[in-house]
Amino acid sequence: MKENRLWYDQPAKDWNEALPLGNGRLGMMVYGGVAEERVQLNEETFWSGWEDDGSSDDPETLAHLDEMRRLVFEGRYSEAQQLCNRYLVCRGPGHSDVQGAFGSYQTAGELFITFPHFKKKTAGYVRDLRLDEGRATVTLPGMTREFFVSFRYNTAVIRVTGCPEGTALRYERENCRVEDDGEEIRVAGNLPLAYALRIRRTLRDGVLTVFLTATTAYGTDRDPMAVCGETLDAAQEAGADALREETRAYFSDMLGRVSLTLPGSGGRAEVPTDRRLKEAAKDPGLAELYFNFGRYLLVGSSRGKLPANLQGIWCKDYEAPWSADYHININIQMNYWFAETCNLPELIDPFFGLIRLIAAHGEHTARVAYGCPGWVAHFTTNPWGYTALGQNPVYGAFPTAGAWCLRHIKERWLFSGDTAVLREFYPVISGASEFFLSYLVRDPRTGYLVTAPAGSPENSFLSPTDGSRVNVCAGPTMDISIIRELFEFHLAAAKALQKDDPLAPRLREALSQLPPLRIGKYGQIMEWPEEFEEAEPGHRHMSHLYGLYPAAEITASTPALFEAARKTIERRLAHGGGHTGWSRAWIVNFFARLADGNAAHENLVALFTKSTLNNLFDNHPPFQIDGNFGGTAGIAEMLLQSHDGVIDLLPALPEAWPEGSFEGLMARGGFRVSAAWRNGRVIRCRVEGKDDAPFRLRFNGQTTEAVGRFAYDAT
Ligand code: FUC
Repeated sequence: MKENRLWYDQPAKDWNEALPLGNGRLGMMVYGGVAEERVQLNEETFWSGWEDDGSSDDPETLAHLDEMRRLVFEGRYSEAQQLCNRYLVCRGPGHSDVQGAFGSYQTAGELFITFPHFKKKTAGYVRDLRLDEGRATVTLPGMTREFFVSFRYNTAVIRVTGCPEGTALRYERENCRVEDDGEEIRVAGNLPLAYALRIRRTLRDGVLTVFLTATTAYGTDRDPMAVCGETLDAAQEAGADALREETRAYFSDMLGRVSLTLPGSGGRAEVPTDRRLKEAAKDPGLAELYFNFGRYLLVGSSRGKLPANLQGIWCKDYEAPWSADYHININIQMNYWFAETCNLPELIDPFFGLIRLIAAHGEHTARVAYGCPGWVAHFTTNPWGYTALGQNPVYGAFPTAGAWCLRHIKERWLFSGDTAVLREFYPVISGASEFFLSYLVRDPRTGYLVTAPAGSPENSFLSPTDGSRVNVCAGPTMDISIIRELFEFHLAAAKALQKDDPLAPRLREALSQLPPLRIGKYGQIMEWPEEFEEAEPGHRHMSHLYGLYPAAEITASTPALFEAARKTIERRLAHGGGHTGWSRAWIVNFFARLADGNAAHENLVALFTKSTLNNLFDNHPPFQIDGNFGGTAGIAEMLLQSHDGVIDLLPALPEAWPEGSFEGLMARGGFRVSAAWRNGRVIRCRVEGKDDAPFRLRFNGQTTEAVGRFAYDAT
């Protein structure tokens, strides 16, 4: 990896310039101050709040469902909206109950290391993050600091050489009990979840060594303080050098599974990263660094009990933006878009754990709010599997959010070819299908089965009757695309498992009665079932293009829809769309699927220049990690696609990348793919799969059929 290092020639001005470290459970943000080091800490389960007692699900929703549907079907959208604002909502504060049941992800506090006699500024200062070592360093005359977080020992290590006598450590966090006996700082508190954090330090021969860990009582009845003590005992027994080597080997393995070399790779490595960012348009190597950084961030934020949240694992607040929760109307799904293609499937496991949680809790929501069997989740959730509607239908009336998460189970199966994941999640898949088979209702105007009343995530249209801004309708496009994919997946899973599923006939019948994707008066894919005037033509959500990406309903094999998808994106962009990091990242993936490499690259550069902070964190604003992950997925999608029955090399190669290579990207079917190109043409490629696995491979305008493996070398 040539582009494996972020570096800066001055300390972080603020948190958005600090450097992230993590092992998927513990996180650190390192500021690198000269006279005082500041390390902000996180542990993935540091959440206030508690399990919802089901009271957020309102029986009044069910009691008024028929009335809300009737108004929608009669086209009386304003009246329907008014009724939905009252009854298609959660009971009580729902997800906004940040100080109550829903809670918020929180900082685990901060560690300050104060060095006496140091001035604030010094020459010869370098601060860096070495991705394939999982290690940050700060070097200044006479002192070197290093920071890393061991996955195996679940311990963060800070080591300072050239550390003067009189160096002092202090820990700060609100509402906690802190004891410091000079060798160990012990912290305890309640969120109300009980938590503990322990920091042990030694200063010998000018070397300060700090071992730190934290945990909570989330999902266990073990005493957090005791768990931390055992963890540090093991870490200290192994020693800092062993943990550093284990961390290096871990990140080197995880990131080394895939490599990418783009033009200019390493060519500007001598320029500080914040300056490179400002000159992104003339630095193709930056895309390679960003790709490696994105993979680094997922390794650092998704290997414990909970998935990467809106901020991965890094959060400085007690009440984070959107609670740094798990929004499942694009955000958390986007966090995992590259996990399969970049061969990091084990990082998806915490997301699968969250899916189990929302499926369990969603049964209550399905029954109470809709009178349906099975399970349903709406636009967001938390570590306790919150599934109720939102306080407002504009974002909350999105009943297919949970089903959208199930496509990650489908992808796990498609990429691995292993039916075990189907067997494990079959009841969850069936539960989602059961809900929609019961919840879908026939639109008397069209005869189609639709979700009603429901909205297209967070977007609104102008009521045809009085021009007011409304969002509920009968069958928004995204709902129908997600349900179609779910039912087809359910049938495919039953076939793969050779199950004679009693739901199968109903699934086939329902599939034949879902409305098709439609093309509107602007030549665009219609977001709603009718030609409504858009309240916000540049909206950040492009939910009606779910079928283009991440699903594969709109492909080159459906040319009219393929062209309409392009018009849809162009219309969004023409009206200011793509203005949040994740929205721009989604557009990169859209253009990759449209095989338009230059447009994908143009939006990738816009992601860097308009929506990326100096430490390469994505900027919503504020910081939101989904853009990092969506942008990384977009780079992979520009180089390799396999969603349409063929392994497609360089499907969206921009002119800005005339030569380059990648190793180890994964294609559906479990194929490991490598390629090199020059002047935009493949000069070398290798595909490796299971011996008896047939596949089709497309490159340089030709399609080849092969079994098990394929190699080409025109060099
Ligand atoms: C959805 C998006 C917002 C934000 C939030 C966390 O509500 O519409 O832009 O990303 O998730």
